[in-house]
Amino acid sequence: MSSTTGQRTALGQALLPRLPDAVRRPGYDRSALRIGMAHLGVGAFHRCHQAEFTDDALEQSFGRWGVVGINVRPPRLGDTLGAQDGLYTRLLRDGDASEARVIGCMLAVVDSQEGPEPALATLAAPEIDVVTMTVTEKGYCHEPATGALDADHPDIVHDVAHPTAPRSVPGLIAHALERRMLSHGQPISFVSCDNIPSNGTILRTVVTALADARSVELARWIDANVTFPETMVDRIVPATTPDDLATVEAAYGYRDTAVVVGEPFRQWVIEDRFAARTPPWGLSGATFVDDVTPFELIKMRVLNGAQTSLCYLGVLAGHEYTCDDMTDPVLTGFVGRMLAEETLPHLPPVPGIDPEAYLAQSFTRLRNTAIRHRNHQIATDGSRKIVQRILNPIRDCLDSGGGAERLTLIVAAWMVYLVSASERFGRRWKVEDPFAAEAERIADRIGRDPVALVDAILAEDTIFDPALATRPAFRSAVIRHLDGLLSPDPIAYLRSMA
Ligand code: CS2
Repeated sequence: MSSTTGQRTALGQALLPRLPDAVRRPGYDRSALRIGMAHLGVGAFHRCHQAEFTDDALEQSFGRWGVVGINVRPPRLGDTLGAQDGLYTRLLRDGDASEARVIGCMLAVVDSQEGPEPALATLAAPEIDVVTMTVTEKGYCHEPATGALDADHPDIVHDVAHPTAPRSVPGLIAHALERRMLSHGQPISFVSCDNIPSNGTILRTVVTALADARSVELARWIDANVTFPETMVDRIVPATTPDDLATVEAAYGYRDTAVVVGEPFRQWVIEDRFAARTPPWGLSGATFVDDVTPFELIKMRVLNGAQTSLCYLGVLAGHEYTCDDMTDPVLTGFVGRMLAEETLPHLPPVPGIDPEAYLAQSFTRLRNTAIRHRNHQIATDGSRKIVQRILNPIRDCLDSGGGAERLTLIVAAWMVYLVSASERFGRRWKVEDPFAAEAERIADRIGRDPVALVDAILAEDTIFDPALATRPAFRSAVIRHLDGLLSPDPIAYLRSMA
């Protein structure tokens, strides 16, 4: 519950009626709300995206759609959201404009970092009809190049041997589904909201691979009672900083440890394939469609492709945030041409979206100076992002007989980013990525030899489809660009490509 420490008030249910007028509060009777959904992986993105869609929907059509937030990885939720009765402030910022709203749909939080039981019990509960999830690209334990379950992943090896004490997200879901099958048999939908291609299909693939290993009966039950709709989710939401918490306290007079900050733009396209009840997110502007693929492709290749490209080039240019990258004409010129000439021509038609306008709108969004999205944050887990953002567009260019010079340079920029973290390249920064340790070993072993470096990295077949990695034109272009970007002035090299 909310508490008062001296003059400083903490956000909580008791504070809701006393919030300043400038802060919008839930427009429904929160005390009458009951749980109908769970969310796995409560981070800033969920709080600023799906939860806001849910609050909008509840305001228009009240129903049993309260959310239980579950974390199986840090951070713990109990001390922040839990202590605030699930309430938090969502700030939308654009330039000097800012809009504050308290989101109310999260009714309970479950911390399951020490063991799977609390998460399993929640996911298996009969009142949960839908589970949304944001567990990051690496949470699926799949091989990015193929979409198949990574059977060598240590957590998967563990979960195959100990299916009732899972450590991985797919293992957790498979066992929760087994409990549902054995207890009440209620159907359920798992809605992946992560930026991986065909996210629902990948989720179904990794969960059913574990279920198959467990029993035929479980695999059959899942097939008949569980759906995994595909989704495309979009809103730029950088990690919250201590400054953001201080801003809320200074502007509105209360403390909130779970503030999130995002841009005004938001989009959610959802495959209309639910096993049980469907949340009325359409009332909040989400679009239900039969095929999410074209929406997903344009979002990952244009908006996310721009972010990933800018983050590596931006780090090499010495910039901190995406919005700084966007003030650098060398970077924007390069990435703009790359997307217009190499990415857009190979996208399928997207219903209701003009690709050129989408690109222009994406650039406008990335210029928003109130959104402080660190290049190093976007660079995190790059090995789990470049397949869908950069490598698949390259494959499509080459397959259609076109060139992919600029996209290929981004592959080299990503390699420079990885190897620069190694001892032999001066440990210029720390890289957070499942592939970081291996890249460091490669860099320390090989040093500054572009041919050997590229060959060693391209051999990583969980990232690089061998059909692409062995294409001579692709390989030689990566080598050339890596050599150019490893020079003392990588930005001069970039400029020389103009
Ligand atoms: C970003 C995304 O960190 C990243 O990988 O590219 O989080 C991006 O901001 C969102 O996908 C926007 O919807």
